[in-house]
Amino acid sequence: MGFDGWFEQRAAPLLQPGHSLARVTAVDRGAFIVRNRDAETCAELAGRFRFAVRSTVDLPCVGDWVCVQRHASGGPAVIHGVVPRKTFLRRKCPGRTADFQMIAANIDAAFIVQACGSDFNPARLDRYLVMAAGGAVEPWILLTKTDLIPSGELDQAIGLVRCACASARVLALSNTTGIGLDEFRALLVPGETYCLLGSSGVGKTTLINCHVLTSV
Ligand SMILES: Nc1nc2c(ncn2[C@@H]2O[C@H](COP(=O)(O)OP(=O)(O)OP(=O)(O)O)[C@@H](O)[C@H]2O)c(=O)[nH]1
Ligand SMILES: [Mg+2]
Repeated sequence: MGFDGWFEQRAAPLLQPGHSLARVTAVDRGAFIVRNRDAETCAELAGRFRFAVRSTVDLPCVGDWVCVQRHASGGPAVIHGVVPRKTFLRRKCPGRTADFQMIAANIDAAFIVQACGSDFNPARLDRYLVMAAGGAVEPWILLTKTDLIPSGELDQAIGLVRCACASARVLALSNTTGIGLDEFRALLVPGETYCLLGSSGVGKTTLINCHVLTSV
């Protein structure tokens, strides 16, 4: 699940007797789902932790490692603390506020997905790259739906990506023809955590399904 010496060192001082570590897999309006090696369970914040939190970015988000207390009688586990984050993705809250909203934590690499053709947008790409760089997340750019454009235009699209970010690593693929999918799978290292960032309709879910269906 991605727990390594880096987290171990930082988690040790936070763990109280009877507490254990779990990873946050979902957050929904103050309710949390956490999992350890054995099971996934609902969780809620300990009152003391909730009152000590000064900013919303200090609340657990997806990908965080948290110290939890599980109750033998069942019921939600209680979250007592968040282990420091190795990396994170966050965005600025709308308006003039200087606040941020956490998107995810402890992501090893973000796949920034844009579809060839109408979705391709260098300015949006740049915003995602800035977001990844701000949280020390390694970016990869995935150009999906390559089947929808002639190969000459693909070279042009890849050229535009390289203009937006000279150091960006780019992979072009098609979920429809399967071109590029083996290269995508080869990037994935067991135990690492990845996320897909991109507009609606660019093919994120289809890509995950292609990957999952060929991995089980
Ligand atoms: N031609 C073509 N169509 C694709 C490809 N990948 C996905 N699609 C289609 O694009 C549509 C949107 O794909 P999704 O995977 O649902 O997109 P998404 O990024 O998960 O969208 P949201 O869940 O709304 O954020 C679906 O109709 C897919 O079948 C591709 O490589 N080529
Ligand atoms: Mg989807």
